[in-house]
Amino acid sequence: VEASVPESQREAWRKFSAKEFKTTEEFEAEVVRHIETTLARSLFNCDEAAAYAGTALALRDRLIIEWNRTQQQQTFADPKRVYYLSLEFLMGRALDNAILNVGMKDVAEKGLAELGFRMEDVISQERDAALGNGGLGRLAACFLDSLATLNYPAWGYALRYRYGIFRQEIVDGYQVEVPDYWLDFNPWEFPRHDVTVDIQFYGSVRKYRDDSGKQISVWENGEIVKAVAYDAPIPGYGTRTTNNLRLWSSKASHGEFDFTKFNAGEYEASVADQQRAETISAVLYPNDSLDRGKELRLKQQYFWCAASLFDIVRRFKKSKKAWKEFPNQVAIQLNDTHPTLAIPELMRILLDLEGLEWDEAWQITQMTFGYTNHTVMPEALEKWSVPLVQHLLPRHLQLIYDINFQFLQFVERSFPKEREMLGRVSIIEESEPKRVRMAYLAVIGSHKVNGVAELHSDLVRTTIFKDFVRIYGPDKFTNVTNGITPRRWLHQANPRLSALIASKLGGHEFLRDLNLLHKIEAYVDDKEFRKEFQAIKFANKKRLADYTKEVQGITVDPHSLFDIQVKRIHEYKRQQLNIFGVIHRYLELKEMSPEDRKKVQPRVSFFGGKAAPGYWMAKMVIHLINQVGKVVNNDKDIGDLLKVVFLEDYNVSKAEIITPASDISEHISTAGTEASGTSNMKFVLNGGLIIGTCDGANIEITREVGEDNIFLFGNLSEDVDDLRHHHFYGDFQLDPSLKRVFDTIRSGTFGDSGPFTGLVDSIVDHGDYYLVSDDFKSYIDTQKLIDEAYKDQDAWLTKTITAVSRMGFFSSDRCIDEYAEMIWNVEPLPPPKENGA
Ligand code: 8GP
Repeated sequence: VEASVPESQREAWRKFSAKEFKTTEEFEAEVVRHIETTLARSLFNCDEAAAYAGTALALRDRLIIEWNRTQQQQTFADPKRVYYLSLEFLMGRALDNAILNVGMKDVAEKGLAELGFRMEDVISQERDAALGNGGLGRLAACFLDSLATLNYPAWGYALRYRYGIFRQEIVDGYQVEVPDYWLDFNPWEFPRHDVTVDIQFYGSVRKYRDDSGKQISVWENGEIVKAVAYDAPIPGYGTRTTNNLRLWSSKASHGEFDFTKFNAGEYEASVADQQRAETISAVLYPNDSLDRGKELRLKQQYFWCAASLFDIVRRFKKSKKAWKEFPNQVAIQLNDTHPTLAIPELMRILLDLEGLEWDEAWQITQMTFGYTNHTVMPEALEKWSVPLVQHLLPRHLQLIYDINFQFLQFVERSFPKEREMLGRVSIIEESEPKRVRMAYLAVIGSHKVNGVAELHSDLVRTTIFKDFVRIYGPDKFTNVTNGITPRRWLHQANPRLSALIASKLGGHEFLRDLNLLHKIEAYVDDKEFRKEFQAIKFANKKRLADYTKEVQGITVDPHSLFDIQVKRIHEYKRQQLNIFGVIHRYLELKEMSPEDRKKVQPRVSFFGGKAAPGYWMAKMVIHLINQVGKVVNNDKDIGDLLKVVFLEDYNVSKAEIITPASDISEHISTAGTEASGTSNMKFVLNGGLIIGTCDGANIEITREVGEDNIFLFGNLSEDVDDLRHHHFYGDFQLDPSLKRVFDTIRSGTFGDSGPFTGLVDSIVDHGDYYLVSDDFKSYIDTQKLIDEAYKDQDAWLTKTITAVSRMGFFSSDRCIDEYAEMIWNVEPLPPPKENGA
């Protein structure tokens, strides 16, 4: 407020205030101005990269005008805001989405054409913002889109990694990781060098009593690192609301480097502090579903939580409201346990800095936080070593112990006869060394805990948090089934399908209300509609075939059945089951007479996804896929009957090409392991069917689209324990066709079998934890059914159209409304007016 321009000068200000482009001409003028001035290029010197840069800068100006208006509006209205804390936001490209959301598709397309460029070429110049590993990070990105579209006042908070998830190259069939330096040119971020926070690490805690006898804790003598804010505007679709994603970058607290050391000639030492500080936000940890317990990761978590909370508290304090109003102004969602340190951090702020009493501080904290769990797999649940937390965050460890003490007293009072429960639910695990169970801290410090699909939320309640359901009652635990944004995953990825639907529904309103899709079921028998729907699928397959040829050098026939599995490579997701099935298919084809082969449905099996760099088994799965591809794709007997393609470097922008091209996609995790899955939703929404296990959101997809329109197979989650038990006691028989697959691998058909030994042994000798052998038979039987079903193209088309029309439930808009109502208790704020009034 102190920095505002005096009333008498505001007239001039208003007159010259930035205006947004509206017409094609105005758009072109902006693009040319940026190319000629911001970029210092000319029409003699403008390639597609420069055209992209100019277009992006023009769009950025437009977004920032609306961003400013939205933020002013929110400051005046001061509503309750949502803060989504996520260490990952897998945003992908921004330009196409920005153009769509501000409703300038036609303007931009025409304007660029007049300037001599094709929109697709310009858009494809952009690098993905790949600040995430997989599902969890992409979910966060879909949520930002929905929050803005539905006009919720919301901020995302994350780290500004200098390196996102690594780029994957395939060399001799093996994954090689290449750093992803994506910040060379990033027009979408605004550095806020004036918005900084000092973050403390290490040091010690001094306690004393003040004059009134109250105990005071002071955390002192630590090391300070500076957090600098970078903001990225998040436009809503068809609304002026433009929210903010704030990313924190780490810097040395004393500016550039240490001059004393520099002047003393210690050049290396003089920059060492600076480099150490900058390391904190340097790189995204590339592990998906595995907790590695590294100190730098803990530093990242605290750095980001502390900076974000400081920012949130600073904004709250401007309103001069009483502390008890905090949970009425602020809802903080913890995306997995990564931001759990925000709980003791808020306690520290309230107790040590603001002087509140424990009970009030704790009540405020619990009311403020909600926690989303994304996995029940034990290896993914974070546990930090107590000595490490003690060393890095001494005050927080005390607070965690205090929280635990209060909590255990409460449990003891509630269940006096069950003393063994105390050890089970304690935040501190009595291991060597002791460890802090972050998921328990998150449950205890939040007022709501949710899973991400119905089955998963049931498992959350009955397995990992069973005791907590008894302690707090069932209402604290809820479900919000995941969703996806139809803007990116239908309209952007599949513009022709979106246009076809719009032509029948009288406009694009379904992109804001996906339930309207149900109206296209009325066209399931409409000849013209069916023809166009099928033509679109074929064109999308052709596009992927062209891409495959261009990038992987493999020719595939778009008339084949396209079978796609793209996601992180993990044993629980069972790409190994898929590739064993492919080998089985290959062996069957080899045995057939040429006559019989003519009757076979040709198929292309596409795979894509990254393996965590330290995950040997996952890397061997990638290698096996590539080796099988090498043999099968070059086998003259087989020709087009079977092709195997590993699509290198799967990411968001590639998913936009891959997803619309499937006939079948694979979601085949061991039952009970995949919390939800979101690519399953994307594929069906784009007119592909699913082969899947009864796991995660597959179950709800089945409920929505009907059992006839999905191919389910395999054991159920309630049988998993028994099956594992049988394996443990060697009480099982390997299916003969799977045994043949293993023999073939061992015989060297796909090159040196050495690298694959672990893969086969894990199933044959080491208990087959993911139950590949138990589900193999029903998997290949179901694949046969699919081949048969696909031959009846008419019936297949009916299935796909029906399924699309029933996917309305899986919009992330529905999720966000559920979170808003059940967990956050926030309301939308009407978007700002055009003149900013
Ligand atoms: C994923 C779950 O595996 C997936 O089922 C779910 O759809 C998605 O989250 C969104 O809820 N989990 C992760 O991506 C994950 O745990 N990532 C690790 C990097 C933390």
